[in-house]
Amino acid sequence: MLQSPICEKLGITYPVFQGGMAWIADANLAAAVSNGGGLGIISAMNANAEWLRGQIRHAKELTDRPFGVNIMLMSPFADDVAKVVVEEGVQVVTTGAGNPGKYMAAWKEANVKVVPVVASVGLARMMERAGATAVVAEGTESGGHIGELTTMTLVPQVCSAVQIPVIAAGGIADGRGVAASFMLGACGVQVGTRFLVAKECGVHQNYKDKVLKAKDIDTIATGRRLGHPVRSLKTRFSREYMKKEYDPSVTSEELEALGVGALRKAAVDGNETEGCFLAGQIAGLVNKEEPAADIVRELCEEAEMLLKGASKWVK
Ligand code: TUI
Repeated sequence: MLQSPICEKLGITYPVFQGGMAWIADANLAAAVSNGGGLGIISAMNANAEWLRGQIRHAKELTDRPFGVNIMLMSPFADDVAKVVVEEGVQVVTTGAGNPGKYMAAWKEANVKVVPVVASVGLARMMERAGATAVVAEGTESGGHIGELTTMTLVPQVCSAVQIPVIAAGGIADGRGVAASFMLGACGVQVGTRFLVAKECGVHQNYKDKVLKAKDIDTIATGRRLGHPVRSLKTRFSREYMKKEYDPSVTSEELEALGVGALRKAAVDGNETEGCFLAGQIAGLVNKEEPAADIVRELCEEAEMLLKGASKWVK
C-alpha cells in the first residue's frame, strides 16, 4: 500500500490531498475524499466566515476522519476565516495565493497543522522556518492561481531545500503522476482537476462536461498583466479576456472588473459565456465521473504498481 510520513502526521490512509477549489470544494466533496482515506479540503473562498463555519460543522457530521480548510489569502474574508478554523478546531489548514506568515503563530498555538501551498523555494523555506507541518509545491500546470515553475522543476528543488514533507501538485490525475511525484522526492500529492468530476462534487454539470471533454491544449493562463495569472479552460470568456489583456486601451481596473464573479458564474451557474472555468493542464486525461473514494484508491493502487515495477528499468 502506498504510504508515507504525511499519512501518520495527518492521520490519513492515503497520501492524497484534494485541492481547495474555489467555489467548488465544499463539505460534501471534502467528506467524500476523507471517507475515502485521503485528505478532503473545504475551500474557504466561496463566502464569508459564517458560511465556512456551517460547512466545517456539516463536514464533521459527514466524516469522522481528518479534513482541511483551504484559505485563499487574497480573499477579503481571509482574516475572519483564519479565526474560524481555530474556533472550529479544524485539524489542517492549507493556504494559497500568498504568504500566510501573519497567521502562523495563532494557528500553531491552536495546534492547527499548517500546509501552505508554495510556488517557489523561497516561500517553502520561509514556511518551514515559521513552523509549517508540510508544504504543497504547486506547479504551473495547475488550475486556478498559478506560479511560474513547472511541477517537474519546482518539486525536486523544494524537496532539496526543506526537511518537512513536500506534497506535489499540478498536472497529477492518475497513478503515473503520483509515482512520478514520489520519484521527485514528494511524499504525497494534491489533486484538483480529477476531483472536480467526482460524483460528490456539486459543481454545475456544464463545468464537469467541459472538463470531461477538454483536450491537452485546452487550458490558457490569463491575468498576467494584473500580477495574478489564472489557468482556466479556453472559452469565449477566456479568449476575450486574453485579447483585452493585450489591448492597451483597456485599463487594469476594467480587466479586474471583468473577472469579478466569473468563478461563481462558472461553478454555480454553469454560465458558458461569462464564467471562468478553472482547470489544470491535465484535464485532457480526466474522462470519467467517479466516486471520490474510487479516485483516491485508484491513484494510489496504480502508483503502487508502477513503483513496484520500476526496477525493470535498472539492469
Ligand atoms: O491559490 C491557488 N489556486 C487558486 S486561488 C483561486 S481564487 C482566485 N485567485 C486569483 C484570482 C482570482 C481568484 C483559484 N485558484 N493555488 C496555490 C498557489 N499559490 N499557487 C501559486 C501560489 C502562490 C503564488 C505566489 C503562493 C505564494 C506566492 O507568493 C507569496 C509571496 O507573497 O511571497
